[in-house]
Amino acid sequence: MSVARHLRLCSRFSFQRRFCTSQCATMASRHGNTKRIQGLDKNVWVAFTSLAADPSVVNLGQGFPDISLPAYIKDSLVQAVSVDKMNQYTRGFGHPTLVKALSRVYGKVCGRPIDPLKEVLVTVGGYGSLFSTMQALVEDGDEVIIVEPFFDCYVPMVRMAGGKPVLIPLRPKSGQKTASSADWFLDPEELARKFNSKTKAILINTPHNPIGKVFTMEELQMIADLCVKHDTLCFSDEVYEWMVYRGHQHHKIATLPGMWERTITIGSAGKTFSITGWKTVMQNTLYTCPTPLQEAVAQSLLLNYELMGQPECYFTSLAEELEGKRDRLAAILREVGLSPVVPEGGYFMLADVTALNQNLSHVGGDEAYDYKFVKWMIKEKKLAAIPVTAFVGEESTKTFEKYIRLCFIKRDETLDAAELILKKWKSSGSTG
Ligand code: IK2
Repeated sequence: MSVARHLRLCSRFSFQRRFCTSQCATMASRHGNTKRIQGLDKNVWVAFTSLAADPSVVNLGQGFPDISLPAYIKDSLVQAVSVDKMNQYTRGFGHPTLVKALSRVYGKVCGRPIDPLKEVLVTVGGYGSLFSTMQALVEDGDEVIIVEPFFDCYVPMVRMAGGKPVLIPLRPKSGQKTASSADWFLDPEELARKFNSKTKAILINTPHNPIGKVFTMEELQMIADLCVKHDTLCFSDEVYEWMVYRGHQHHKIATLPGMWERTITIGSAGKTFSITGWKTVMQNTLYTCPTPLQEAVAQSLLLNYELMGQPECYFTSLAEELEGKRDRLAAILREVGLSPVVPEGGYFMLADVTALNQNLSHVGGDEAYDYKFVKWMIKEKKLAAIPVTAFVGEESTKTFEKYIRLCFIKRDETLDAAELILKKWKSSGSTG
């Protein structure tokens, strides 16, 4: 059996997974992995979701909601599945109802007509869009500028396409405490120096994971000007586009002059409708995202299209609900002596853990401080977070290793449990 065939069987028959994993490991050692995936074996989600799986751990780590979903989202899936033809293949580039719904919603958002059959592609999750984008547009040796911190799959995906990631960090405004995600910025001159004749694209993420920064129109214009000047593409990851808090506005770089034809905008139904699990159902299929899921997302989009501008519209009501959770988590962190970086968008918050002064010299290994800290916190305090250096390259480790990332799209009960842990921790004398 060839390795490729064996791997295919592994993914098809998940009940054999345990057996096959050890078989694959033996094969990999005999045949070796392909060059394009070498050095890409580390993954923060694999490491930390298993640690957080212990039911006694309060999980503010990985970005998935545990809040309840609007009933119509689940109902629309039940309805879609009950129609026979919805259980068969659909159009490969996207189920017709869904691409039409997307073109209506985003036509309104962007203020221009969008051709549903030519300008919209449906993939399995934001991950699928990022992967397809890199594979389709990045050639061997192309450089892709990535804003740091970055969602961790960007670098491996650029490398797997044969490209070279070129990192540029968001820097804290000098002399200021970074109390808000707006205090992190791209230095225009530093960014300009990253562009050259090999630059294929810049990959931006707004609202930003993990900092929560929402790029201003001026910042996007500065990036757009460089793209136009150097004739490069822009991959704009906007999966948290609807989660923007009062006083801030999400802007689409694609709508700036000269950017429409050079921008791939990435959105996510999983993030928009708080249904991150739907994407994993057929992650390994390549032809099309499952038809009933697409139909259900289409119906949910159309329903909210009609509600746009009204308080019940999920696109805006979710952000309102989340703003309360954001403010609550920030208050809890301040109360126990930690400094939050309050996000303008998204559903993550950084916390500076320097004040805890936690001595981790007894924790072995050569990992960054935040990795050791989060592992220690999960084990000793039963609270899970994500280390921020998972989102940066080696050169920026020192800037970010005293930060951890907490996810606040959680039920009040989950936040209550986190508050209890932090307060107990404080009263035991080791914070503040
Ligand atoms: N792009 C960004 C910026 C994301 O944050 C995600 C989802 N990540 O959430 C996990 C976490 O950070 O804890 C994606 C893309 C992928 O989106 P999707 O879930 O639709 O594939």
